[in-house]
Amino acid sequence: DAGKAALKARIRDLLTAQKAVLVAHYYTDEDLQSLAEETGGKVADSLEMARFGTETDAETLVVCGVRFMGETAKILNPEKRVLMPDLAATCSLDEGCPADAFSAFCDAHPDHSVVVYANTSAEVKARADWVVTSSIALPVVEHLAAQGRKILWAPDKHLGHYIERMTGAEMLLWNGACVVHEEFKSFALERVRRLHPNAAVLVHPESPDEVVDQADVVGSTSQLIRAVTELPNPEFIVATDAGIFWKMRQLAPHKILIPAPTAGEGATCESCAHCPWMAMNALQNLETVLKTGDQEIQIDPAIRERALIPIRRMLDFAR
Ligand code: CIZ
Ligand code: SF4
Repeated sequence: DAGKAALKARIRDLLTAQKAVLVAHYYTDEDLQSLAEETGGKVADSLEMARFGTETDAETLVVCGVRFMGETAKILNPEKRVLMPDLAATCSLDEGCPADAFSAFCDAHPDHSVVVYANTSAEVKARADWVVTSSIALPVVEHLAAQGRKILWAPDKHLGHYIERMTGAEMLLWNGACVVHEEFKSFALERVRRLHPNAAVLVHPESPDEVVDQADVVGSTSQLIRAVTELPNPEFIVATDAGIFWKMRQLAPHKILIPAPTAGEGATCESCAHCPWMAMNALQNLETVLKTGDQEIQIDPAIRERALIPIRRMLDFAR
C-alpha cells in the first residue's frame, strides 16, 4: 500500500544519507528482507550475516535480527556503527545462559573445550574456545573430537544432543532451548507426513529429538533453503521459524511449503512458529533508529577483544 511504499522510500533515503547497509535474518518480516535485498544489503543466516558485516565498506551496519547478531557484528567491526531496530530483541538461548553461571560451569570442567552457539551474549562468547552457528557446528565438533577433546556445549540442549548423536563426541550440555523450535510436535508431524507422502521433511536442529528423527534434511536455515531448491520433492514440511518461507518461495515459487505443526491437534499455521524477538524488527522502528541512532550496540572493549578470538576461529574454519 501507499503508506508502506512511502515508508520504505524514506528508509532508503536514510540508508543512503547515513552510508548504512541493512542485513536481515531469514526469520524477520518479509518487508525487511526484501528491503535489505533491494538496497544492496543482505538476507542471511547468522554466519553469513557475520561475514557480510566484515565485507561491506558501509560506515553503519543496521542489523535486523536479535541482539547477539548485532553484538557479533560489533565485535567483528568495532570501527563501524552497529544499529538495531530494537536492542531489546533477545533470544531464549541467550537469556537462558547468563555469563556468571556459565563461567562457573566452565570453571568446574577445565579439561573441556568450550564450544558455544552464536546465540549467546558477548560475555559468554568471551569465555569460549569456539563459537559456532548451526551451519558449522557439526564439522567443528568433529574436528575437536578427532583430537580427543571433550566438549562443553552451550546453550541449546537439542542442538547439542543432535551433534552428540551425529559425531559421537563426549559432550557436556547446558540446559537451554529455543522457544520457537522446542514447540514443534512429533505426533502431529507424523499425521501431517501421512497426509503429504511426497513431502520432504526439513528440520532445524534446535527442535526436539523426536522431530529431528522424522527429518529428511536436518540443517541450518541456509541449508534448509538450499534443500527446497535442490530436492526433487514437490512439497516440503518445514520445521523452523515461519520467516524462512519468504526466501523459500522466492527461490522455489512452484514448491508447496507446509509449516510443521506446533502445539495442538495437527494445527498448521504459519504464525504459530515465529520468534517473538525477531518480530520486534519492523519498518517503523527501523526508520526511527536511522533517524535517532539511539539503538546502538556498545560492547566493553576487553570483552570484545576476548570474544573476537573464538568468532574469528569460526570464520577461519568456515572458509
Ligand atoms: O534460530 C536462530 O536464531 C538461528 C537459526 C540463527 C542462525 O544461525 O541463523
Ligand atoms: Fe533465539 Fe529461537 Fe528466536 Fe532464534 S528463533 S532468536 S534461537 S528464540
